[in-house]
Amino acid sequence: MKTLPLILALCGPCLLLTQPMPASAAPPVKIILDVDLAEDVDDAGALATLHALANRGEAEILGILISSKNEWVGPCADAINTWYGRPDLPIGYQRGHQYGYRNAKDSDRETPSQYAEAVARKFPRDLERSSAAPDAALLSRKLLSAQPDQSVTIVTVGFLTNLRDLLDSRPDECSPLDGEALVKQKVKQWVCMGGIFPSGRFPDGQGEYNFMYDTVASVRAVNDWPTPVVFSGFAIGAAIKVGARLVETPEANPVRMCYQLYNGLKDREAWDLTAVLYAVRGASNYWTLSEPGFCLMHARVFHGYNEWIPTPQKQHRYLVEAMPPEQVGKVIEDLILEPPRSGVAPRLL
Ligand SMILES: [Ca+2]
Repeated sequence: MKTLPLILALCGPCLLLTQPMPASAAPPVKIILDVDLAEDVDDAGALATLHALANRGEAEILGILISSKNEWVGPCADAINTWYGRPDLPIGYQRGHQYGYRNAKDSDRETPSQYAEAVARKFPRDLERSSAAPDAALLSRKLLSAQPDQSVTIVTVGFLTNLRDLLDSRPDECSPLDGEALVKQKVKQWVCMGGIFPSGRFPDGQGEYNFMYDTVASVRAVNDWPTPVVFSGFAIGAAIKVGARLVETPEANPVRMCYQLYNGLKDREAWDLTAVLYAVRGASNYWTLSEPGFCLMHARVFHGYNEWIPTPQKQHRYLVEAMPPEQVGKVIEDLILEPPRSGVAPRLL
C-alpha cells in the first residue's frame, strides 16, 4: 500500500489503470491459526510463515489457538509471537475431551513435544502455562463476533478439537448465535492441513495424523462445517522440505531453536506451512483446486480417515500440485527466514 503514492508520482495515474494491482494492495487476510506445536515442528514454521506474511501486510493475525494438550505449547507459541513483535496476540487453549488413535483409552493423555518446554524457558514471553490461556472455542467466539461477516479465514494445522468445540458452543455474552450460526456468519473459509486426497488412507489403511488424533472431533468438524473448506492434504506438504536454512537466522529466533531441538536444524516436511501460505495468498500459481466435493470423515475404531466424494452439492476442495514443489518451498523458505518487524529487539533470557 505504501508504494502506491510513489508509483503514482513516478508513472502517473494512467499507468495504474493498465497495470495489475500489486498483491500487497489487497486488504490483509484475517487469520485465526490453530496449531498443535507438539509432536512435529512444522507448526513452528507455520507460525513463522504467518508472521512474515503479516509483516508484509498480506495477513492480519486475529489469534492463535492450541489444539494439543501440553502446558508448554501455549508459552512456546507466545515466545514465537513475542519474537515477531506481537507479544499480546490472543492465545486460546483447548479444553475438550480428545478421543483418537493415541488417546482412545486415556482422553487426558498429554501430547509430547521435543522442543516446547525448552523454547518456552529460554525465550521472553508472558504466558506462564497453556491452561492460563482462555478456552480456545470461547476465544474464537469473541474474535469472530468482532469481525465483519464472512471475513475470517480459520487455518488448522493440528487436531480439530477446538473447531468441534466452536461448532458445539452455545450463545454467550459475545454473540447470541450458537457456534454453527456464528461460524456461518463470520467465517469466509476454513483451510485445513489434514487428510489424504483423493484416496483417504495410506496403503496400510491408516488415516492422516491430524484427522486421527482426535477422531471424534474430526468427524463433527469436517462433516458439519458450514462454510467452504480447502484441505492441504498430506502429499502437498510432504513434497516440500524446509527448515535447514534457519541456521542463517539469529540464535535469538525461537523458531530456529524449535527445529534445532526437533531434528538438529534439518529440513522437514512443510505440511503446516502450505496451509498458511494458501490461506493468505490463495492458490496463486502454486497450486490448483480440486473439483468440489465432500470430505467425509469416518470414525473407524478411533482411527479416523477421510473419503473423498466428488459432488457439486458440497463446498470442500483440496489442493492439487501445480508449481514444482521445490519452487513453492523456496517461496516458503524465504518467508520463514525473514526477520521480525523493525523496532523489535530480540534477546535471550
Ligand atoms: Ca501440526
